[in-house]
Amino acid sequence: VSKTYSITTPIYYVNDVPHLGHTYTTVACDVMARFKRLDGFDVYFLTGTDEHGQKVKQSADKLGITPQALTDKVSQNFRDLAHDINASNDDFIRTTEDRHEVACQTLWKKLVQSGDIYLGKHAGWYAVRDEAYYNDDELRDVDGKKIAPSGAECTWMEEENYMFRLSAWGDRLLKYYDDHPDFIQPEARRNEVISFVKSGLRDLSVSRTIFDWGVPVPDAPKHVMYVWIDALTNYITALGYPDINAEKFKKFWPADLHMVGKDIIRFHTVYWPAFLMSAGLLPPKRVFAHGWWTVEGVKMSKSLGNVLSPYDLMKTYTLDGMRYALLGLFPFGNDGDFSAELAKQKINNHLANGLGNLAQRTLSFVAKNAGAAVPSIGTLNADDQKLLKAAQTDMLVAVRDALDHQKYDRAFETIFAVVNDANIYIDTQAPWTLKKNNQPDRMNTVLYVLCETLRCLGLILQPFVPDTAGKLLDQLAVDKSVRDFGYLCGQYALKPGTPLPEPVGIFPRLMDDNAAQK
Ligand code: ME8
Repeated sequence: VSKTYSITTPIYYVNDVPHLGHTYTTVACDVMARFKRLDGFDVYFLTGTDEHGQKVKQSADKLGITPQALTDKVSQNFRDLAHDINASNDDFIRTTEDRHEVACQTLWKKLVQSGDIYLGKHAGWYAVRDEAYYNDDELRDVDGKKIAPSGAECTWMEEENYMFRLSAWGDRLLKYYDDHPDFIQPEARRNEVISFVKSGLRDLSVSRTIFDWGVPVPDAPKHVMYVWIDALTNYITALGYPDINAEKFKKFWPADLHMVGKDIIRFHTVYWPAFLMSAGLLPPKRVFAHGWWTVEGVKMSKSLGNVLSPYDLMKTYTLDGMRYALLGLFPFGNDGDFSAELAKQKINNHLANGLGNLAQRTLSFVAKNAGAAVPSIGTLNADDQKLLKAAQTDMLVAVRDALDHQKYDRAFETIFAVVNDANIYIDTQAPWTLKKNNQPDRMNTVLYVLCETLRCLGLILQPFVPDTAGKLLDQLAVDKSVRDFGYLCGQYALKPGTPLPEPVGIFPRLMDDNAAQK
């Protein structure tokens, strides 16, 4: 295969229940993965769980179970989530798997061989919650406690640690950013990272001796690896690292896109490329850091009890409604707010009223007045041609370009502009009037143009709202074998006379009581 595409979500910590934030990143990746598959790429889409570290050990201790038992249980929640939100991931990686230990230890040895790892002493303020050391000047004194910017409490810690010579990588990283202007997206994040690196990098402590729930450092039994070396390595473990000559690795590394929240951009754009280059591997092609959700204007947090569960959202909005709302409420890359009112309004406007009504009006009219088959087609006038060109030709080009820049909102704008034009078309062409005036040929042509426009909309919507798009295509009798984007063009337009099934609604209108969010 010539065209390949690989995309990853962060691997999620097992100290949390899956919520809106995790769902967001996974859905965003899923849309990319599905789009690329339909667009002829051989795709690899990875997600999974990040299971080591002191926090996990402490939670397990509290529950009186082993960390492995704890992670088995919580990891399964994330695996279920991926399935339940219709994610089309090709693998689900867990950092407690044997294949991962091998990969981490091999990578470690490469870093040692490059001279980038050395044994050092580390002393400083350490926050268990963040699994990170902080500088003195970053901390606040609160009631005699040292509090990190994240709000986590720190304790003084002295360890003999292995260190990674990150300080030596600044210039090479800056050169990499310079040579690959698209590596860090969006632009604002790129600028932040560049100024962070320019301000000077310090060596990084990459092993821990204060707990043992981690990947053992080769030849140093007291040490386990720093969770971020362990976690980041998942992306290559899944591709079969250390076997870099394997088909999978050659095909899918470097990854085309690591999708992450802006909270973890530094790890992905500073540490990770340095580790990879030090090990003689290529960095990923792009890291996109999306923004942060709040809920009704408030930060989501367990203590506030406003953590949105994807399962509640699916109940309220349907799965496709939720998928649409996540990516359609605000531009990807920005921070945004989940407002139940706005979500309902957008879903109703676009999916129920815009698309749903268009399909309903067209298909039930065809069922009653055009023999329940794809209508026959006469001479096309300028209006017909204009709508067909938008649907069959221009839409795919524009959506492809938008998604290549992770501009989901622009993709929706393009698609729903076609929906809107088609709704205007049906009103102006008024097939019901053509029927009354006994102009069956023109009526059929208009209905044909509408059906064909719906076919194109069904095809392009598959990555975003797979169930809804599938229903629409079923109703147009579009065979499953002709649903990829190779068929999104005039050459494969609907064949007049093809029998159509009984029309059913494709997207329900959300009612007020139904959408009331607590
Ligand atoms: O950071 N808004 O795992 P994690 C948007 N294990 N996205 C959000 C969000 C919110 N309010 N809350 C969470 C970790 N996310 C590490 C990653 S990768 C090698 C290791 C999403 O469970 C967002 O993608 O804390 C964020 O980056 C991720 O969940 C953090 O998940």
